[in-house]
Amino acid sequence: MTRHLITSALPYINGVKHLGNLVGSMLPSDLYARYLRARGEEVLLICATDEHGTPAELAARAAGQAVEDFCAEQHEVQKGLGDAFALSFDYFGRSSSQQNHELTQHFGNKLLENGFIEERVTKQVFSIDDDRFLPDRYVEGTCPHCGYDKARGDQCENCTRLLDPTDLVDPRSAISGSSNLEVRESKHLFLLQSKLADEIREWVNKHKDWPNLVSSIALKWLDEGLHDRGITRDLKWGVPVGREGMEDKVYYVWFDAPIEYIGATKEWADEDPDNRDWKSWWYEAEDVRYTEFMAKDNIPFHTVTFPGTQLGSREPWKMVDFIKGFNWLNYYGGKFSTSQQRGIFMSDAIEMLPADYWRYYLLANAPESSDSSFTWDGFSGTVNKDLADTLGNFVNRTLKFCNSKFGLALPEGGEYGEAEAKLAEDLAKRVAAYNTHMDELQIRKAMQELRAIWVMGNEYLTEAAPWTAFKTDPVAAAVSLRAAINLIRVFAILSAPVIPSAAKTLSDALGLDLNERSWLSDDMVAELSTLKAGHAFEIPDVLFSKISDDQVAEWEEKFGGKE
Ligand code: B3M
Ligand code: ZN
Repeated sequence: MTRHLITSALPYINGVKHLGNLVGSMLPSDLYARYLRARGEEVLLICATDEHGTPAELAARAAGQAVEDFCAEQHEVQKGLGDAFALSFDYFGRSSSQQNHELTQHFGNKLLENGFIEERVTKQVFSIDDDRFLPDRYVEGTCPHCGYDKARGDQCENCTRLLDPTDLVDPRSAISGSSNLEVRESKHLFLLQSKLADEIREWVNKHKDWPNLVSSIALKWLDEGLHDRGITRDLKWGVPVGREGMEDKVYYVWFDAPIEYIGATKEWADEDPDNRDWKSWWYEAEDVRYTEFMAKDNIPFHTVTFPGTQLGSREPWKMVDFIKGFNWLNYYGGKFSTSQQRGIFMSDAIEMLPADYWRYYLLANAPESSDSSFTWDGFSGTVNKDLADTLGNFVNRTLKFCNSKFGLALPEGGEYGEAEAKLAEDLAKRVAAYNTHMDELQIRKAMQELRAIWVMGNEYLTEAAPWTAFKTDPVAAAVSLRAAINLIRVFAILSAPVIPSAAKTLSDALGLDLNERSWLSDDMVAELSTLKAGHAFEIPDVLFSKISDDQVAEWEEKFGGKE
């Protein structure tokens, strides 16, 4: 049987992540893992904080903390927020772990042995006033391509081109602002990607089923030609190269970060070595299907750079089978931005409303085929219509009406007829479509199907109208209530990967045992007859409250909505 390895792109350590980061990797990875687990599959879902590099150092400096302490603290913050959003990582590791140090050095050494890494003397920006080298973001200046004057040494945020610190026009130190800089020589390791390009392309070309977004970015990079890349930096924080003559150098963050997928799996196994085997997931792992989730800016590193590292090791490491890439979630047309504190951050969101509200909205609006935009109207509209009116209201009116006429158990009498047969038939089609969309990771389509399934409940109930039927034909009312309460069970099961907390409330209210919570079979007639007459239930509190216009106005004001 296939085992499923799933990774989410590693959230960077420099601050709390925004909803764009959440929907661009962590949340969909959790959705998929929950779905597969519910279907009885063996799943390992791995994530971690990405802790090295100059942004971490600069953020620690801004916070007045040592970088080790800053990262340790921020890791706990991000882990706590992951839990609050019910992200069901089997392990949430740290790229600064000992395990990742060892694995990164292992890959570095293998690549060197195999002739894919070489030492080169390079020119680096040195700050005389700061008395240190200034790699990557430690230098700011004007982009030579687009003229943006706050470009950073590793990349221009404006035109997204990758840069080298020595490329910048009018460079200055990000630490002191000093422009008293000079270029000094320093020895560094270079990954000879050009030597691996053909192999990487061949590997990319084998994956015909990748989404267009993913393969087009991969091929664009390959077509533009792979340059040999410096993979070490003159920094103290990071994975030390550990080679003579390179005592003051660490590996570049984008070299060690993807290796942390393996590192975090080892961290997970090291917590319980008798029962967990990290290597079986990563090494000669023919029975593993590996799926990665990430936003589009991370795609080159996962389709070209990291595969190059793996291939160049000449060892049988598990390589990714399927990559789910995402476009941007925008905030009122502009970008969410951590550095500019624009948009909604996970910590704000969870203080306002429970995770399920955000999870459903974000997944239903996942930026799959194009960028999508968060607006407060869109958010409140979706919550009010789909969660409160459609799902919540169906549950509420079904259970309350049943209780008022028959008590807190499924009513006796009568048998399913034509209407229930039709319901089962329609449901079977929709559930099959939902499963297919989930299997194919067509997230918006899956959410549309789920919503359509919730709508079926209301349509069935409106048609059967047990409140009218009760007056003349109480048996008919009993039959439709039995079907409707069985539908609530169906909803709970199908919705669990999306809104796990509300789904659990429903399953608990219906007193479902473990078997009764397992994924639906194809036989909808049987599924709609699982809970029999006499089965007791409770009425849960309101599942989803509506968002008022006043709340929308308040949040727009607070978060700077329209502008
Ligand atoms: N940390 C994502 C980012 O900060 C980056 C992902 C690493 S995945 C190995 O954009
Ligand atoms: Zn630029």
